[in-house]
Amino acid sequence: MERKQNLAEIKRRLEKRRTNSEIVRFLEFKGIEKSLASEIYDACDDHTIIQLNGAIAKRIISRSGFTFTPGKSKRIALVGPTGVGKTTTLLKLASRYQKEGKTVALLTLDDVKGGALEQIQQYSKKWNIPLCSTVESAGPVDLLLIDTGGCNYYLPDRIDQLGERLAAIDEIEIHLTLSATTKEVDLYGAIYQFSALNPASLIFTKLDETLAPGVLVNICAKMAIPISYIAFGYPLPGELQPADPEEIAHKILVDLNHENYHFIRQLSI
Ligand SMILES: Nc1nc2c(ncn2[C@@H]2O[C@H](COP(=O)(O)OP(=O)(O)OP(=O)(O)O)[C@@H](O)[C@H]2O)c(=O)[nH]1
Ligand SMILES: [Mg+2]
Repeated sequence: MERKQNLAEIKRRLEKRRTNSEIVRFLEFKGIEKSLASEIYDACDDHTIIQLNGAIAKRIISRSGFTFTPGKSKRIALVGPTGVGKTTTLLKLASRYQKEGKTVALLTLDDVKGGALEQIQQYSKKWNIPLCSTVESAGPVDLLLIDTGGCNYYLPDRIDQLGERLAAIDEIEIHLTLSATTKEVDLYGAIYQFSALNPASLIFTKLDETLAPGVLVNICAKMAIPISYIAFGYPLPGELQPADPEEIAHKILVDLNHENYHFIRQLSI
């Protein structure tokens, strides 16, 4: 009888360990590093999606909730690596704040990319948001949104040059835009290199283009800088939200979870 009970106990423990490793592996698949995935697992009793969601959100909370305050810090510049979605996100922000009744103007300092001006001009006309050629000509708006050219962050001279241009603008607040699809090591590279510009927050784009958005949890654990917005799609003006921990956790646990995507993830290990 006792032997039977022992066997049942061993079976129960093995089953628990199997479930444990499956959930931890799932969180790892989703981009959360192993030690954090184990911590998240250990923080839950019955490992329902709701519990896991809460445990992930808890790890993000201390680094989220940064909000722009138009009218207070009136000049906001988005900086970041090439092609991460700076201009698109700037336009999404412009539309968002305009809809909230704020007066908004746009400015581009991007003289690197051909067509950069036209990209902004198109929406400036469509949404009736003034596009200024200088900071001074923006006049007294609630929010001046400043686009910048993409920088190869492993060429620090480019960042220094951009920093000099931005430092000449009074009361500017700089935000570092990053794509959630970038390799994790290069995200740390970008955060480290762009720290020379003292960014106030991180904005993550392209959460719709990765099976591993859990990288945001790793960044929250390692970096002191808060996340202000997440973007997850290119249609303008939508697909931009303030960085809500529960929402990010939901994106990690629920979005892009179709079985075909499980198969794709299996290919990567
Ligand atoms: N799927 C997806 N695509 C996005 C998102 N944000 C931007 N894009 C797309 O990414 C591409 C680059 O966007 P841009 O806004 O031009 O990027 P950028 O950082 O300004 O690029 P550079 O100025 O060249 O450095 C475009 O095709 C956008 O439509 C997003 O959140 N999700
Ligand atoms: Mg751009």
